[in-house]
Amino acid sequence: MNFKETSQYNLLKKHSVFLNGMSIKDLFSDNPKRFEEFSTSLGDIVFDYSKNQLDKKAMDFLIKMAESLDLKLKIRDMFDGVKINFTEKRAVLHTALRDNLTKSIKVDGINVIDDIKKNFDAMAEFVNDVRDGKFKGATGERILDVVNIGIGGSYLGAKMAIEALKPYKTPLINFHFISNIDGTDISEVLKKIEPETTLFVVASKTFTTDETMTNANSAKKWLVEKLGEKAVKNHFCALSTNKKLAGEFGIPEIQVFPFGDYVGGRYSMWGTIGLPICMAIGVDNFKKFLGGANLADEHFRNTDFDKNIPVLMALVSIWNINFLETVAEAVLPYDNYLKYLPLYLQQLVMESNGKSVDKNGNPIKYQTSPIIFGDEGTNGQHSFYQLLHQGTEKILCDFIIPVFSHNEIGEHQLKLLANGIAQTEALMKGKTKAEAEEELRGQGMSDAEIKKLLPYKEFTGNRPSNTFLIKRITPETLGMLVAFYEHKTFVEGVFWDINSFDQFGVELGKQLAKNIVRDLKSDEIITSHDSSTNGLINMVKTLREDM
Ligand code: G6Q
Repeated sequence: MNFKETSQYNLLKKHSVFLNGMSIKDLFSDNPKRFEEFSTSLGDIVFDYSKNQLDKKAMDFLIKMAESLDLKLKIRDMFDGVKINFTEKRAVLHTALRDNLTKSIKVDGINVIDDIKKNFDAMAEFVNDVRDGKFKGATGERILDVVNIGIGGSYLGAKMAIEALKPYKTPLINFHFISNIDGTDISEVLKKIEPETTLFVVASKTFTTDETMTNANSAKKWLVEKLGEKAVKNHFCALSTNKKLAGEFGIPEIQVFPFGDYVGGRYSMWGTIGLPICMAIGVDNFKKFLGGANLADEHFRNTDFDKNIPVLMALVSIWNINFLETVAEAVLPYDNYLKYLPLYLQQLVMESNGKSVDKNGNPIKYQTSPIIFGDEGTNGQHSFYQLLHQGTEKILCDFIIPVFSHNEIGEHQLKLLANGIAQTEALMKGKTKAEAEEELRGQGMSDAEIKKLLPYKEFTGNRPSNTFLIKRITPETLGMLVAFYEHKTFVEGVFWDINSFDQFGVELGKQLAKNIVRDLKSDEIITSHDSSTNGLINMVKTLREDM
């Protein structure tokens, strides 16, 4: 069943017509306690969703809708290891990676908790050895550079979290990332490192992804040319479910850190795919990162929906997407260290819910995943925020605002905070014609000039936003925040009746390029595709002929 099939749908649809006639500004004037009533908190994170065009009645309907969709039961199924990723016949247990208390979760009769503990301990020991200089390169030198070779879910989490937690990073090791198959990516990293002091981390759940394996083989060639074949074991480790292929690559078994297939790629940084994060911030801080996520998990499992942050996040999104017809959501962190969070959430949300077939195999006739984009504030304010304020589409904005910076200098942080909060207010209030006119008059403009400019200076306002006010970005709060988004994505999947945990669109990309590589290598003129694809392939071949 999807949200449209619940008994609340028509009632809510009717109520949305009424709310459409109200502005968020009016809703604030009508209720002096709106902030208190439409915000909630957990630990050091406050979630304020009051600047949305919704009221208590709409929230009550949405909560009832969640109940009609058996959300409570579905949450329990996920945590209990039911194979809810039914298209791939897999359980979805990234939550178990950060659960320190549960003693047993069985999948196919096997207790995954034992496995998770074993994998974590092996990873932690290796991390400590590298950080302490006990693990040495082939020439006896300590590791100074760690290079993560991986893509998608085997890249974005480590990239985002290492940047977000930079204040906690060891100064002794530099971290680099090679993800793209573009030779520039690897070339630029290789320029910065020395083979004697480098550890390559091949992060690939399957150990077959073309980009990753092409990059890993080029890195291996570079290393072998300088230090010989024997050095591979001292300079490579693997994060993978495929021990066999990692072994064939030349990585000793003890340096292959596995994880179960109940962990999806984009949900995997909490386990061994998070090894570079753990290496950067240390085992204790990594445990705090997991602890933060676990706190969010427990909150998600046990809190009533009207105070449950991920559930509320999802309800607000569903409301905007499916009742007010917004198509996009912006992630706007007001912290330089969170600059890769929009990229990370882009994958989490769009790969999970960018689907158009429901769980019964039927085509879907309502909007599912929004388009996610964003950038750090205040940079975004000087580029795409124009569209947020005056574009034809309304975009739901998530402002992520840490109260304290890790770099408090003069008034920088106060000004940054002021900018973030001001944007939420401006999007909601806009600027009326009268206000704009008064402003222009104050600048000494003539009536004729004012008349001409006025339509451009008016801001309709009434644009929705949520604000996360976070005391400070720490391993705990980052863990919580990301887990909130994971669970929000899951709840939306329940409303839309889709499997949020497969990604056949990604698989298609993996297959298609293979055929064209074959065509590019062949001496024949290619005619097997459409005329554009044939034309492009044949033109590339002609242009590369002189190489
Ligand atoms: C994530 C996706 C995808 C995956 C990459 C890398 O959920 O499945 O982004 O993580 O395609 O796959 P490997 O880890 O198998 O190399």
